[in-house]
Amino acid sequence: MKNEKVLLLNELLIDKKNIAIIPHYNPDGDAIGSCLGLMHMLNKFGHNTKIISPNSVPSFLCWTPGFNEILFFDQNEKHCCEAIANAELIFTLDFNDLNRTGEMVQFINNADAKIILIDHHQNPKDYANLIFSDPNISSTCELLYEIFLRLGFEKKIDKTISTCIYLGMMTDTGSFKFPSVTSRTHDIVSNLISMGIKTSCIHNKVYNNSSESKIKILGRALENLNIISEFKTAYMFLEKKDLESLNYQKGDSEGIVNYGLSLSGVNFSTIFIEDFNDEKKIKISFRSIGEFSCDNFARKHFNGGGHKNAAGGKDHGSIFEVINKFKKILTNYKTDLSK
Ligand SMILES: [Mn+2]
Repeated sequence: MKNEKVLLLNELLIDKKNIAIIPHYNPDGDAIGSCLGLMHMLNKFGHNTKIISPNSVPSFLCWTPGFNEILFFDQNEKHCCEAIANAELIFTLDFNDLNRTGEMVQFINNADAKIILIDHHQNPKDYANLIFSDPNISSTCELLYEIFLRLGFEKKIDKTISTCIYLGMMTDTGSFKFPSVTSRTHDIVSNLISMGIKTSCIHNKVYNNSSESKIKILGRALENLNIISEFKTAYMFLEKKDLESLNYQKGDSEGIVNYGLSLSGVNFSTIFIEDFNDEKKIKISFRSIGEFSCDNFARKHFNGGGHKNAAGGKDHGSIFEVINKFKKILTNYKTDLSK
């Protein structure tokens, strides 16, 4: 992190300001944790902060301290547009492309505010005045913690802020299992625990909070599991009719793709999901173990991207056409996948 950037950010935060904090569409634990952690911090300095989420947050995150302060663009467009227009600073957290805010993008583009990007996805787009981007860091929350230290805010990191930061670090590392976890990650967690956070409580709230529909949809995806051992690949799929009959709720398919990686001999896992409103829109998630780059694969073939070991993409067509396309593409990656 360059010192001059930290100094510039410090300068921007000297006077009390109207500040908008924006997570990506379909915010996850890291997006919500980083936005709320930053909000609590900035409020301590007397700034007037508003978190504006493009859309709603899954129920397993609704306990996060400060959650009730969040404004939702899809529910209250007028209020959200006012907050964006009045902002002097806009922080965009946990994404690298303004299009990830959905329809909010036009209002952000029209805002007078200086934009500060804080994120850990690869290849950030050039939309911000100040960019804090580090794809080697496991979560935006971990990066935010480092920024707080560099700004000299260490003493202000209380139990509430620590809880928010831990949430994002935990969810983006698969509970500290992913290769992005370093000794520094654990150092920071140690500091957060010293602040009195209840880690097992946080795990319980996030992971032992499944609805019946979520577990049944997981069951259906596992029934639809296919293994292509030649390519050390597993794929699953969910059709719209499955989602309907099992009473799908937003967020229910989150994380299912990771089950493919739990299979012995599988290093690449994919799930294809028909959109609940349009079965020709196929959402795809990719996960890998080791060197195979989900980011490159998603970027090159499925209009997406993300990280080396976790990425997303999309395609248009019948789900089985898309799966067949996927299987054909795999044949070009035989050497990479059989490592
Ligand atoms: Mn993240």
